[in-house]
Amino acid sequence: MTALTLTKFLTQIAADQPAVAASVRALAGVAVELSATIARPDSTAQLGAVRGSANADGDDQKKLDVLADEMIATALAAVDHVAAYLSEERDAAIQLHDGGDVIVASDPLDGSSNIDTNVSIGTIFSILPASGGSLQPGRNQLASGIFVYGPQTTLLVTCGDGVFAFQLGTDGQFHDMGWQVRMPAETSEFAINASNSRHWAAPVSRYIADCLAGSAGPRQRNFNMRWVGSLVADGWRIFRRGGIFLYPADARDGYDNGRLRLVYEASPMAFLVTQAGGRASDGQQDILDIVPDALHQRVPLVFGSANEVDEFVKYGS
Ligand code: AFP
Repeated sequence: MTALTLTKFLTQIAADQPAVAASVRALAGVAVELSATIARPDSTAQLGAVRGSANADGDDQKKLDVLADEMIATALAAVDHVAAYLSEERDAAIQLHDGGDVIVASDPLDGSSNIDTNVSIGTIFSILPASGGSLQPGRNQLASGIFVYGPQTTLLVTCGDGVFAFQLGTDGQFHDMGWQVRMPAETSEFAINASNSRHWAAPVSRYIADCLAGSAGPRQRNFNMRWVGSLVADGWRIFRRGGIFLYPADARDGYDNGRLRLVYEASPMAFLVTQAGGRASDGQQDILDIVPDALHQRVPLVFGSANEVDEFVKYGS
């Protein structure tokens, strides 16, 4: 840990980007509260329970999905800089302050199928210029980040000038982890939900088969596999030691563009990854160049170690 705290970091950011600083500060306040709520002994059963409602994309909403969303909406409503809030849990944009100069997009609770399995879950956010409207390419982002509620509660955040890692202390402050966040260019570890292999397009199957062939195969080295089922948890590991994450399009109904949503999952992750020297693609183009057609649009997502993502893209898609 260094002496830098998120509070001090945001004070520095506020000099040039006051709206970004105020928005991240509000989101961090929610993350501290969510971390405590998730850890409370009486909460697991209730928070992981399905509410009987579904979000715009048809996913069952867990109580914690809705609680996290409501906490973020309330926190951002108190920030005059925020013109609108876009959420996985809301059908449409929530207009907040007419004169606001930023839009905040979020997956308030990523990995909710893991809530009652004691596996890391998180919050993903993206901060965009209000002038660009709700559907603008990720290249426009002013900031993005992921909070991870796991053995540690952590934050990876970028405001466009590198990626910074913080960990929540017992004092309720996020402390800089003193980690120069750079994505290793090479990896021998892939993350994919292999149970979907019969639904994959041929290039994905060929890529994974070559990884599985190991040192006897065309890649001439052995690969390891991880799949947490929580984007923020797989993402944190990949930032830590490299890796390639793949959620490609597949032949299942509704998965012709994969599972992850562009505006508030793939795009903020792509900004973080790119800022750390990694790559994020839909298999054909950089995620950050895709202009959304709709708020809940899905996108095939491959991100991580630059050389390995480039290798995957060579297989075609
Ligand atoms: P949930 O929030 O519904 O658990 O979905 C999590 C997620 O969007 C992402 O965090 C995971 O990487 C991915 O879905 C896992 O998808 P599968 O359950 O199909 O493996």
